[in-house]
Amino acid sequence: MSSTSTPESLQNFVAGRFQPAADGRVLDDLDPARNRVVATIPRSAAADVDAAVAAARAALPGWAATPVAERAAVLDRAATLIEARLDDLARIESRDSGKPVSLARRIDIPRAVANFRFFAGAVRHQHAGFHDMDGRALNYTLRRPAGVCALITPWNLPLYLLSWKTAPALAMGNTVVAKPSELTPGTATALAGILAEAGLPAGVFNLLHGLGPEVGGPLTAHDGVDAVSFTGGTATGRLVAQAAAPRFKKLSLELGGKNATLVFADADLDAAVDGAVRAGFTNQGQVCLCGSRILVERSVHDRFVAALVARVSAMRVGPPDDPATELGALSSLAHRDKVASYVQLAREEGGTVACGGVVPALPAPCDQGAFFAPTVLTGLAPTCRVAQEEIFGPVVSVHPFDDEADAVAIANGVRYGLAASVWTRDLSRAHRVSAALETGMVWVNTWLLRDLRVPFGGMKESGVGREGGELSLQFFSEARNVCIQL
Ligand code: TXE
Repeated sequence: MSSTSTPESLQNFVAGRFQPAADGRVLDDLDPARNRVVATIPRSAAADVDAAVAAARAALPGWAATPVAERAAVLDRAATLIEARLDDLARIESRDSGKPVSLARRIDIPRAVANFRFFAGAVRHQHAGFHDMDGRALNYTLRRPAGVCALITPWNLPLYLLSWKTAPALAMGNTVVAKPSELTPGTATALAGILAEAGLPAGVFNLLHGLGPEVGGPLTAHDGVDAVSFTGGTATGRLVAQAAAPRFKKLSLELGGKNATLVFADADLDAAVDGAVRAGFTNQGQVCLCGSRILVERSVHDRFVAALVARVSAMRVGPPDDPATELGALSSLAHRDKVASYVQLAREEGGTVACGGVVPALPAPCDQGAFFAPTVLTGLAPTCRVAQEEIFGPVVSVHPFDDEADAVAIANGVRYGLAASVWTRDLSRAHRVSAALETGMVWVNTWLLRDLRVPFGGMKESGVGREGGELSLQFFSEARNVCIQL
C-alpha cells in the first residue's frame, strides 16, 4: 500500500465545528482503485458519540421551532451548493469508492441535489390529517419532529444515501448525528461544510467518522437518540435492531438484496439484455437493488445468455477517472477478495464461468487496485449459496425457468425481498407476477427508474419500513392526534 505525499486530514463535525476525535486517534482512508492512503479520519469512540448527541439535543428545540419555510430554504440552498461543487464532489466520491467519476457525476451527486430539492418541496406542501366526527368532534394530526436521529450509511452510494436520510430528517425539524461508512468519508465531510454554509445552525447536523462497532454501536444504543435510519448489510442491520430495541426507538432498516431479473420469452429480448446488464453491473454491482439473479424462460435461455455474455465481455473495466471506463474498482481489496471467493464457490457448486471471473490487468497505478471483471455464471441451481447470498459485486448468475409459476417460485426462494424487475410484453402477466413477487419494489420492463415520492424499501430480510416522499416525512416525525369535542 502506498501513500500520497499529503493525505488530507478529515474531521468530525460536532456543534458546528470541525474537530478530531477526543482521543486524537485516526484511521486511514484508502483509494481502492490505487490502493493508497488519500486521507485520515478520526477514529471516534463513545466519548465522541456523547458529545455529538449532546450537541444534537441542545440544537433540537431551536431547529424544531424554526418555521418550515426557513428549514426548506436551507435545504434548497444546500442543493444549490452541492450542484455548484458537482465536479469536486464526484471526484471525492470516486476516489473514496473506486466508482467511475462519470458515474458519480451522472448519478450520485445529481441525486443528492435532487434529494435536498425534493424534500424542501415536500415539506412545504405537506398537509395535516383532519377527521370530522359528524360535527360532534374534530380530529387533526400534528406532526412533531422525532427528535435526535442517528443516520448510518454505507459505502456504495455515500452522498446519495446520506442525503436521502438527511434531507427529510432536517425538513421535519429533527437534529442529526450522521455516521458514514469508514470507507467513504469524503463527501459526508463536505456535506457538513455545505450545510453550515447553507445556514444550518450549529448542532443541527453532526458528523462522526470511525468504525461501525465503535461509533455506530454506541450511537444506536444511546439514550439521547430517538430514531435510527440505517442502510447497510443485513447482518449489521440485525445488530442495529438489537441496539435500538430496548428503548423502542423509531427504526428504519434498508438492508441487502438478492434481486431477480425475470425475463419471459415474450419480452423484447434486446431491451431485456440491456436492462439485465444495467441491473447487474451498475456501480460494479454494488447497489442493493442490483439484479444479481437473472431468471430466463427456458425457450430463450441460450439466446439470452449468448447476447448477455457478448455484452458483458465487452464492458470496459478501467481507471475511475477515464471517461471510457464503465466499471471502476470495488470498495476495497477485502471486498474484491470476497467477491472472487464467490466465483470460486460457484465452480465448486457446479457452475460455469461464462465470462469474467478474473482480476483484470490494469496499468499502474491501478495495478494494485480492487478491480474485478464483470462475471456471468451459468449452470447453478437456484438453491446454491452463490444464488442465495448477497455477493454485492459485478457477478450475476443466470437460471432457466419453465413457466410463470416456476419463475415466481425461484424469485421468491431467497431470504431477501428488496426488488425485482420483470421483462414481458404481456400486460396481464406483468400485473400477475408483480403481485406475486415477495419484494418491496417491482420494475416492469425497466430497472431503477426512481420517483422520489414512491415507497422505497424491502420485506423479509431486506429491511423494515419504507422511505420515500411522505413516508420519509412520516418516519422522521411523530404523529399526534388532537381530538376536540365541539
Ligand atoms: O456494510 P455494513 P459493510 C452489504 C453487502 C456488503 C455487506 C457488508 O453485502 O458486502 O453488506 O458491507 C456501520 N452498529 N451491503 O461491512 O457493515 C458501518 O460503519 C452500527 C449492502 O461495509 O453494513 C457503515 O457506516 N453501525 C448495502 C454502515 O454500518 C454499524 C450497502 C454499513 O456497513 C455497525 C453496503 C454496528 N455494529 C453493504 N457495524 C445496501 N443494502 O445498500 C457497522 N456499522
